[in-house]
Amino acid sequence: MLKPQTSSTRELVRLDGLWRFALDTPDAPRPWSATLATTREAPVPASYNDLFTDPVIRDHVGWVWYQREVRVPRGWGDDRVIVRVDAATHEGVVYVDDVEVVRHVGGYLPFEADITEHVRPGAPFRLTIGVNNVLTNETQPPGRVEVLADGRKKQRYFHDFYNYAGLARSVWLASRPAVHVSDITVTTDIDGADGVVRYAVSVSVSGEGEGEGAGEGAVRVVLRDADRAVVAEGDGATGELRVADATLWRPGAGYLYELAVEALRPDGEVSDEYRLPVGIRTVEVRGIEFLINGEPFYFTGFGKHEDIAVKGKGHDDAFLVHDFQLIDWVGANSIRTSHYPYAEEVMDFADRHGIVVIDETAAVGLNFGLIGGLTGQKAPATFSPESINDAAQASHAQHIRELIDRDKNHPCVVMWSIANEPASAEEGVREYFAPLVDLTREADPSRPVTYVNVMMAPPEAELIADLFDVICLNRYYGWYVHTGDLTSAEPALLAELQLWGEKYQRPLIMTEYGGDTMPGLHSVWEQPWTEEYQVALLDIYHRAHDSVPAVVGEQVWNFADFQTSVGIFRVDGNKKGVFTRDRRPKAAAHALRARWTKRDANGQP
Ligand code: GCB
Repeated sequence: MLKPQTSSTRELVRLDGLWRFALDTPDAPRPWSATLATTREAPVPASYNDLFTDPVIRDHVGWVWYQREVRVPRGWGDDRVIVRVDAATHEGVVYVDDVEVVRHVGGYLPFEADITEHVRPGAPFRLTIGVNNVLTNETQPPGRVEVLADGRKKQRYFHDFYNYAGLARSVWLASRPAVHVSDITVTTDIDGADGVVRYAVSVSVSGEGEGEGAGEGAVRVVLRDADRAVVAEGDGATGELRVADATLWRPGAGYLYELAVEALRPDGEVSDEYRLPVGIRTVEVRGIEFLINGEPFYFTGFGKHEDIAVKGKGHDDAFLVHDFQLIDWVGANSIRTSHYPYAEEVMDFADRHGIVVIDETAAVGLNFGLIGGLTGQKAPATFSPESINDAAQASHAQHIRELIDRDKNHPCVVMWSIANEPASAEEGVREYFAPLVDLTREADPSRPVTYVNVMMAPPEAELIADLFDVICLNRYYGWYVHTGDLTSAEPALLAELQLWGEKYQRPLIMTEYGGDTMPGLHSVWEQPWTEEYQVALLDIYHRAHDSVPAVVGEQVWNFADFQTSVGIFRVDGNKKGVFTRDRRPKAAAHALRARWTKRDANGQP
C-alpha cells in the first residue's frame, strides 16, 4: 500500500491533534452516530493508556472511540477523497458520519477507505474511529482475555512489552485522482558501475469502471538523482532502467534517487503522479556471509521498541531524530523492528540515513511453553486446533503480506523476520511455518528471510532453522541462566554458537543479548542489575561473536528501557536498555561505543 503524499496531482491533510475520546460502554450504543458524549480529549498520535489518571482507562479491554470534525478542502471536487489510518492497535473501524467505511485487524499496519461518496468538497463531516485492543489466538501478537470473578476483564499476552493501544500513528485525509497509481514495486541490482532499477506499476480506477487495470492508460517513469537531474526514463507498467555510474545506497550513506511514476489518460495527459524514493543496492546471503552490495556486512545495533513516557507507542519525530542520533553516536549501523512493524516515518528516516533494518512482523509470543511459569501449571501446546491453529496461521499470512506490501520498496530493509521466539522445538511448528516462509519468499524474492530463535530451542531440539536464510538468536546466558556467573555463562554461550555454526553453515545474528540494569547501581563484584555487570555481560558475548566466523551481527537487547505489563521480573518495565527510557546512557552505552566506533560502516573491524 502506497503511503499518501503530496505530488503535482495529490494533496494531503494530516488529522493529528486532539480528538474527542471515550471508552466504549454498553449504555452508549452507536457512538459514531452523534457527537461523542465526553469531555475527554486524546492526542493523535499517542497510545491512550498512560494519558489519564483513571486506572479504568489504562486497564480497559475492548473498544475506545476517537472522534473529530473534518472539513474536506474546497478544491478536491475532481478527486477521490481517502481516509488513511497509519495504525489502530489492534483493530480499527472508521465511520464517516453514520456510515462504516472500513474495518481492519492488525495493530501495526495501515489501512484506508475511499470516502468520496460520503463527503462533499468544502463541507465538514464527523470522523469517528473505533479502536479495539483485544488480543486473541488469531491476532498478531496473540493473547487472551480472561474474565475475573468480579466481572473485570483482563488481557493476557505472551510478550514482554506493554499492550499499548489507540491511534499511535497519524491519520490522514488525502486526495488522489480517480485514475491513479495504486502500487509500485521496485527492485534493484548492480551491474559493474551501473545500477539497475526494475519497476512494476499498477494503475487503478476508482468510481465508475472501478478496479485495477480498468481503463488502463499508459505509464511513464522518470528517475532523478539527488540533484534532480534525470538519469533514466521509461514507458510501460513494467520495465528496467539503467543508471550509468550509479551512486549506491550504502550502510551509513543512504543515497536516494526518486522515481516519478505517472499514470496517463488515453489522451496522454497526466492523471496521477507518485514520487517514490529509490535506493540502489543489493542484498545477498552467500555461505556464512551477509552481503550488502557484494560486501560482507556485520550488523551492530539494537532491538528497539516504539516506547516513550506518556505517549506509549505514539510516534514522535523528536524521539525519532534523537534515537537515531544516539544510534549514530554509539557507532551502530542497524536495528531490528522488534517486535512489530514500526511507523513509516522510521523506515523513511532509515532509508535517508543509511540505517540497516531487519523488518519484523508482530508475530511475537507464539510460544505457550512460557505460560505456566512459576505457578506449576502445565503449559498448553502452542500449535493445536485450540490454540495457534489454521485461522491463526491465515492471519499471520495476511499480516506478512501487508507488511511486505507496505515496506517492500525501502532500501533500508535487508531482511524479513517473520516471528520472534516462536515455540520452534514444539510439534506442529514446521507445518505452521513452512507455508509462511514460502509465502514470504513469493511476495518478495529479493530479500532473505529469518525468524528469531528462543533460548529454549537450541540446535539439538530446534525444528525449523533450515527453512531460513539467516538464523537469528536471542540468548540470555549470564542473565536468565548462569545468573551472576559469567565464568560459567561464557563457555556455555560459545559452545552453543559453535554448534549452530557447524550444523547450519549459514549466517547467525545475535539479535538479543543483555541484562536488566538499574542506572546508578554499582558494585566491585559481578552483581546483576549493576552497570558494571551489564558491561561485563556484553563483553562475554563480544568475545564469542569475534571467535565464531558464522556470526555476522550483534544487536543488544534493548536500545532503551521500556514499559511492560506488571510482573515479578520487572521493575516499572524492562531495564535492559543501554539507554534509560528518557535516553540517558548507562555505562554499557559507552562500552559499546568503544567497540563499535572502531568499525567501518559495514560493521567490519
Ligand atoms: C526475549 C524477548 C523480548 C524480551 C526479552 C527479555 O527473549 O524477545 O521481547 O523483552 O527476552 O528481556 O526478557
